[in-house]
Amino acid sequence: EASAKSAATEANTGAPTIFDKIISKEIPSDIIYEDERVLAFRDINPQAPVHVLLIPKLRDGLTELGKAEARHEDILGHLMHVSKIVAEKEGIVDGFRVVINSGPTACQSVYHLHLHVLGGRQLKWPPG
Ligand code: DGP
Repeated sequence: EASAKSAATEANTGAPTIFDKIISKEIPSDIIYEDERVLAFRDINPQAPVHVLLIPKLRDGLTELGKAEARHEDILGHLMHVSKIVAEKEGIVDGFRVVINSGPTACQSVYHLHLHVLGGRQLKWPPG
């Protein structure tokens, strides 16, 4: 809880993140989908039986969704479509959730846009 809070209040500096090393495969991850533009891999701290992170390979200023601009529409649309492909691959397409935490108040901890694809259990609403 305390470490999650301090991580979540880290500044959005635009500095490289751990996800760069995951994209370059310098740091291993459990990749479940990859194409030229995006990468999907299992979250290291899963909050559900299926918890996949989906990221653009090129951050291009998208440190957080709150920084999105018109030029990002294509990649944002692609990420949304691939979230469904991920859900299909994981066998949860009948019931899944896509979450984007944007900014410290939403507990974003890694400043490289990412979609959380969650499922495999009954999800509750509202989220915390
Ligand atoms: P968020 O709080 O929305 O910024 O989510 C960041 C997620 O990234 C968090 O659920 C844990 C995950 N994560 C952080 N570092 C790593 C890592 O090195 N590998 C993997 N697979 N996931 C990571």
